Order: sequence, then C-alpha cells, then structure tokens
Amino acid sequence: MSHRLPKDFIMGGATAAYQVEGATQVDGKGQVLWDPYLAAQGRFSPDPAADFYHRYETDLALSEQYGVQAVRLSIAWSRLFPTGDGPVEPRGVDYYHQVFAACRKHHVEPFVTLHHFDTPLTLQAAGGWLSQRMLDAFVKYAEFCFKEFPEVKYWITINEPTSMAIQQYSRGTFPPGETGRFDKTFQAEHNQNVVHARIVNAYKRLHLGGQIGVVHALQTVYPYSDDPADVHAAALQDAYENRLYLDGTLAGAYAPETLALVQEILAANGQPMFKTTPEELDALDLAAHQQDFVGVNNYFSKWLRAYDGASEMHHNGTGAKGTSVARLHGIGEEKLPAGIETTDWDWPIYPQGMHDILMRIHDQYPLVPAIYVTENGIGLKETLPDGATPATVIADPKRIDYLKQYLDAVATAIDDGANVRGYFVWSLQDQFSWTNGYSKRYGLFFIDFATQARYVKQSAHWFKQVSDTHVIPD
Ligand code: BGP
Repeated sequence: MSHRLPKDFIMGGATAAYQVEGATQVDGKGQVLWDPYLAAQGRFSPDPAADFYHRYETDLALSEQYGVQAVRLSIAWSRLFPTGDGPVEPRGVDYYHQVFAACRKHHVEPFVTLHHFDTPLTLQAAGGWLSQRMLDAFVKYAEFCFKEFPEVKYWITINEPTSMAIQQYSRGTFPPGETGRFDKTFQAEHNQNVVHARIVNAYKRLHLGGQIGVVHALQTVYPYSDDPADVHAAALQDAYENRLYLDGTLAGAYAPETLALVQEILAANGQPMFKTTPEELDALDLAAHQQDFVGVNNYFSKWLRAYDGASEMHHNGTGAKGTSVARLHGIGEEKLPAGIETTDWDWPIYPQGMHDILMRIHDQYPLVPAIYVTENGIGLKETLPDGATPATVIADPKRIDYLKQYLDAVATAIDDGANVRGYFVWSLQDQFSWTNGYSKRYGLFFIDFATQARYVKQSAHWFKQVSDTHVIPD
C-alpha cells in the first residue's frame, strides 16, 4: 500500500557552502581548515564544486520546478569574517542576502546552517573546537547572522558535531587528521554541545520569531550478536557517536550511564575525562528546554562486536567496495551481518535504522518538539550518457529505490508517533564530497563539473511526485 505523508510535511534538498559554492578564493573569502589540507593531499580541489556561488539562481529555479520546497544551505563563516573573529567582509554579507532573496523569489524556504565543517583557518590554528577563542567567536558570528539576516526563519547551529570531532581527532579523516585522541574527541563534542546551547539561548533572548535547532549525524548502532560483550561494544560505540550529543543537546544533561561509557573508553586508552563547568551544564539545560527542533542525518547503521586489539582503521574514500575497516581500541569492531546490502562506499542500506533512530528520539528525548530528517541519500558512481543533450534525463533507479525505502521508514515513524516535520534529500545537486571529491554523486540534479551544465535525474521527477501528492508511490 502506498504510504501517505502529512499534508504540511516539507520536502527539501540539502547542501553545504564548501561543497557547492566553489569560488573559495573570491570576494575576500578567508581560508578554512580544508584549504591547505586538501592542497597538501593533492587528491581534489574544492573548486569549482557546483559553482553555486554564481549559479544559485539556476539551482533554486530547478528546486522550485521539481517540488523542492526548502533548501538546507550553510553560510560560509569565512565569507563574512575572513579571519573568523576579525573585520566583516561586506561582499560576503551581500552575497547571502541575494541568495536568501532568490530563495523567496523561487518559493523555497531556506534552512540555514551556521557551521558546516568549514572552520576559518585562523580559528582552527588557534585550536578549533578545543579553543575558547573559537567558541566565543562562533557565538559572536551567530549573533551577527541573526541580526543581519532576519529573512531567515530556520537556523541550524552546527552540522554534525559528531562527524567533526570524531573525524578530526579519532579517525583522522578531517583536518587536522589526528587518530586515537578520544580525549580531544570528547572534549570537542562537549564544547560543541555547549556552544550550540549558548547560541540557542542567545537566539531566544533576541525574540526574532524564527526557529533554531541542531543537526546530528545519527547512526543507529546494533550489537552484532546477543553475546553480552557485543551488546556492550554497541553501547560504547553509541555513547561515542550518538549518546553524548543526544543527551547534551536534547535532554540538556548527560545521563550517568552515558558518562560511565565515555569514561570507560577514555580509561581503556589511558586518556583523561573531558572537563565541564557548572555554567556550561546550566547552558545545556536551558537550551534543551527552548530549542525548536533537531535535525537527523541518517544514511546507514552500524553493527558492533567486542574487540580487544589495537585501533585499526581504513576509510573507503574511493568507492573501492569492501575496503572499510573500523576497529577501535576501547570500543569495538564494526562488523556487518550477512545479507545487508552496502553501497560502493561500504555504507549499509538499512532503512529500519532510520525508523529506529526517529523513534529513539521520540521515546527517550521528550523535550524535543519537532524532528526534521536533514540529510539522507545515496552516493553513486554516475556518468553523463554519450550524446547527452540538455533534455537528457539521467536514469538513477538505485537512488529512487533507496529514497523510497528510507522515506517509507520515516512515514512509519510518523505513524508510530514521531513528530517528523520534513525530509531533506542529500543532496540537492551533485557536489563536492569532503573525503571523496567528485566521484560520489548524491544529487537530484546531475552536474557536469567540467562545464557546470545541469541535467535532471529521474529521482528529481520521483521527488516532485512525492512533494506534490504527499504519497510515496509503491
Ligand atoms: C554528511 C555531511 C555532508 C555530506 C554527507 C555525505 O555527513 O553533513 O556534508 O558530505 O554526509 O557524506 P560523504 O560526502 O562523505 O559521502
């Protein structure tokens, strides 16, 4: 039977400044932590990305045409404040006013993220999420945006604090590329929870009438077997990737069990517990009582089994299927049960995990007023067919199948009582991927990166049908 979505359910598309804008060296934009890191790696460049800096009008027109009612965008902090906490760059401010005006013109609601992995280089050099200077500067930049852009009604403080802290300090796939530093990871996680809370509280003091929330990457974690050691490994992994954030931002306090699991990971690695102050804990509590929504990014789930050895990791950043390895000392080993399909990047396709994470928020975090799925989608290797014309529609049946299964899981969670208000597909158009470059495409719209021509994919037609009818076809 076809699944129905609520009449006011928002169907949106997601982007991030550094992944779509390109133009990283123009109009006074400051450097971000990725610029020297990617240049040193020499694998791929963040320019031109999808050249959204110059082509936002085209992409917003396509959005309107294909039923994309809302777009997640992020402001590049370094366009407004090239050094993070120095003087303002008016050309950056003007640019975002123009983008938001174009959103209005095309009847697309902007959901605006303040930080999507693109810390200004100066502030990363000062210690990034581990430095008080960065945290204070982030609050000031956020307050500037709230006052400067009253046309924005939906704000997101931080995109995926999880990905940021873990990939920066324990998995080594984001700059500065450190591994095994669980102490830095948890301190950065806590600091991001606190700075998110400070910003929510500042926004609410301004009484601007809009809404504010945070976006988390939430991988549902299951034990590989019902062996108690595997069950415990899953609990450790969950504390590390999900629970410290969920407690800190959605409950406003860390449960004693969460802290005990964190402590256990740190003790196993001979590292100290993260530090908190009473003022910080008060800020967490206040923010959790007044924020408006949480965004959930969910692509895949994880299965954990007990592991006693040294940490070993391999990140599949090329699409060489079956190459991922993740065994973390003090946590456990990721091990996929038989029969679960994976993408070329080893991401398990498991829509039940989407349903389960939405229900977990509904069941365990009752302060949360509303949930948006702020990212979900599938990365595929796609090419432009020979002889393509501007009218060519790119076939992507695999994406339609994935989106249908996950959206069905969202609809089931709504039927089961979760207050999910919208769904943003990752991604609106093909774009630059942090650790994969240009080979992992997610968009409803195909981009020929050499010419920047846009082509519609079949999934865009499917998306429009869902958006128009609020029915997920069989
Ligand atoms: C999320 C990020 C996005 C995006 C997406 C897909 O974690 O918020 O910025 O990149 O994942 O990830 P990837 O590009 O690694 O496939």
